Amino acid sequence: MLTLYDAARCPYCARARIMLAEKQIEFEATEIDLTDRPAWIYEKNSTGRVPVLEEDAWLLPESAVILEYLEERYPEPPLLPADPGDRALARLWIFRHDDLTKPYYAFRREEEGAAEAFGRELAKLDDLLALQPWLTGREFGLADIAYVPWILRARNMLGVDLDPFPALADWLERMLERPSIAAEAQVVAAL
Ligand SMILES: N[C@@H](CCC(=O)N[C@@H](CS)C(=O)NCC(=O)O)C(=O)O
Repeated sequence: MLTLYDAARCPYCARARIMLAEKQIEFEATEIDLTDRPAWIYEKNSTGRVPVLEEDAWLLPESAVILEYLEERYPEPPLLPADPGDRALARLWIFRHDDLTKPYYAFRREEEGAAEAFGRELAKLDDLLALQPWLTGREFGLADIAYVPWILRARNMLGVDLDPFPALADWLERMLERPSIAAEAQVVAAL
């Protein structure tokens, strides 16, 4: 049985939750209180951060690596494109997720200019989604899972209006039709 060291409010954990749901993998979640982290979490991950995936004594932190691991370990349904070039482009978006998340956190801290910077990153996603249906390419997959936790939280918790980004707003609506994303939206609504 897999264990996920998890925190409801953590968007990195949300990546793992969504991936596990998409692959229909059974797991046990251990909720970590991020305001009062147990000392033993450092035995699971030297940085003390969540998510961490555990299977027997085997431990895996880092959400992007967890996504890749689950994709390889549980190949069905495939969540990366078959074509190597298309796979690489999906991975490129995941590799560059800081371009979105750094301004997201700056915006959350109400730093000057952060709203504009975050808006510019949303516009980049909107531009891509005007050209292809999913961030992963022709099909839903890992890049979509990697980004949606921040888009949901930006809209629902920070009051970001997605109307100026119609392709992104349409993507989110299509994402929410998936049970895995609808479940995460419920988690966000309860925060
Ligand atoms: N690079 C890590 C980031 C994980 C992360 O920052 N998790 C936060 C919660 S959202 C955390 O555990 N923070 C505790 C801390 O930084 O001490 C990943 O992708 O898994």
